[in-house]
Amino acid sequence: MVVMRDVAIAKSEYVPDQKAITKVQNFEELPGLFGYCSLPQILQYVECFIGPNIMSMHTMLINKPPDAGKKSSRHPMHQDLHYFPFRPADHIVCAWTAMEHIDRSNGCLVVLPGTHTGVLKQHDYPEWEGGVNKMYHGVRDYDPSIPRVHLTMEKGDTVFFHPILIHGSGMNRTAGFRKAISCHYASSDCYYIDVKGTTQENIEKELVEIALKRHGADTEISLKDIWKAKGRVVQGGRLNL
Ligand SMILES: O=C(O)CCC(=O)C(=O)O
Repeated sequence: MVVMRDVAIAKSEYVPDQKAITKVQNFEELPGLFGYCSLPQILQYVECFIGPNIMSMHTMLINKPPDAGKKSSRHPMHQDLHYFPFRPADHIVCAWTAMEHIDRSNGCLVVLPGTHTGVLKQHDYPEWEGGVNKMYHGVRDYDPSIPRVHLTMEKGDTVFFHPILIHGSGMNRTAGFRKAISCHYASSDCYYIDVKGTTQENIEKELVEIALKRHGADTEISLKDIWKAKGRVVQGGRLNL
């Protein structure tokens, strides 16, 4: 499990702990949380998008904290495919469920409808004055004239979206933590790609560095190893992934 902390709060907090936690990732080994990923109410829709052989590839409990005044609670606009070394993109889908009422005040999802038909673009850390959270890469050069849609959601509402859809989330201007849970699913017939020489090289470097810190610098770990270890079959069989 990977616990992530907000850059501004972690620096300012007297006791640098739970108030800074923005996200828990990779909860595959926690049966309570991971139960979300195999809910039939979710999988019935996932199957419509990606077919019957379904793997959970990435899990997140997102706990957007009240903004510490630096706007670091924002999530820059991005395409999730930037993080994934597997294809095809059409065989990947995200389920994102609101765990409470979410609207613009506590930093709802913001999407650019129709962008899922585009291509994967270059991502980098945005140059935000108040700092940017680790691994919150933002998409470069997207068309700013595409109208943004803010997703107001009630507790339990779920959106399913394509990994090329450009999306992000706003600042949490409330005093409470905004909670959501999500799982990225891929059909197990997807295949791994080598991201060398592509726009995904920067995220590969970052993810492999983090893995080496955990497992020892002399370990041999590839991006594919990281994803193979996280993937879990939740329906059907394991083919390629
Ligand atoms: O829940 C959010 O604030 C946005 C999450 C998101 O887009 C992501 O983690 O890729």
